[in-house]
Amino acid sequence: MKSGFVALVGRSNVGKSTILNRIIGKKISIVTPKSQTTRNSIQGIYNSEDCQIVFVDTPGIHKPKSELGIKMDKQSYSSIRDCDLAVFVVDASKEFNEGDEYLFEHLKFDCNLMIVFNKIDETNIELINDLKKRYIDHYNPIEVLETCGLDGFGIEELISKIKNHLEEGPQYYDVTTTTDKDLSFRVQEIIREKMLLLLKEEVPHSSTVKCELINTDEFPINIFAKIIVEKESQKGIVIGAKGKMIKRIGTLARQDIEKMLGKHVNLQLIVQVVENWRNSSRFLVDLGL
Ligand SMILES: Nc1nc2c(ncn2[C@@H]2O[C@H](COP(=O)(O)OP(=O)(O)O)[C@@H](O)[C@H]2O)c(=O)[nH]1
Ligand SMILES: [Mg+2]
Repeated sequence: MKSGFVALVGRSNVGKSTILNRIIGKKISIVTPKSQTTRNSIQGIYNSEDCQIVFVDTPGIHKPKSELGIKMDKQSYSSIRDCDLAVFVVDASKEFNEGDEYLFEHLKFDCNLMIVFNKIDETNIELINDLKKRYIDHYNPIEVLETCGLDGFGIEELISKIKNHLEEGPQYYDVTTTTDKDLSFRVQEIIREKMLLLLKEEVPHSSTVKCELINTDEFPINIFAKIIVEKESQKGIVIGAKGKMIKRIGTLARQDIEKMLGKHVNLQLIVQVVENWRNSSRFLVDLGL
């Protein structure tokens, strides 16, 4: 069979996680309109009769401003180093700017590279032609494709092009496995997604979630998780007036977790302040970064 590791790389918010979820056909990686949603490299495993592709979704590469940012970039760079093929996702709806220039300078590929222009539903011919010219001149990719992560346009073609470029290899995972991440991680990510959706940018970016207990033998399944913030004032925002905000986060997260597990869940959330956790190496190791 053909197999290989394929890294999905690019800037934040271009649609990498959306594309991964489309390819696998379920939610492997959380998606929000906010930048820096994905913090860890997450594998999504695609299986067909004669092929296994291990996609590695990466945090968007950016100019890091904290230890967390440095660690996120490191995860992305090392995923690129370790892959057989890289898929560089570009937002086709935005004009080329300094952020893209930063990637041109910092992102080098030793492996074969495909470039995917995503969000073609929101672009126009001049813009996409300009982007294509710049990216093709700079990176000399083996394939250039257009996709729309929202409706799945171009995804089949992307998979088939990737297959063409992979070589014979082992089956890395059994066919029932769709991700390398465990249940705790997926629960933490779902809670973080709800915070990103419900709270203003700064608070979720200063927060993280740690699952302290999951008991899948019980009915309903009992889950206890901590939301960690940096300041007392952020704790107040996450809890909200009369506890309304944390209740909303908890309800939306519980619904998604129940959908994922197909079972009833009792989700208990608490908020804890850990000053400056984003710059604490010990803390980041604890979170698998
Ligand atoms: N219009 C449009 N929006 C998209 C498309 N793909 C993804 N998005 C949106 O772009 C935002 C960022 O997507 P996400 O997958 O989290 O980006 P990532 O940071 O690169 O992983 C989300 O709001 C998505 O719904 C697309 O093809 N067209
Ligand atoms: Mg992402």
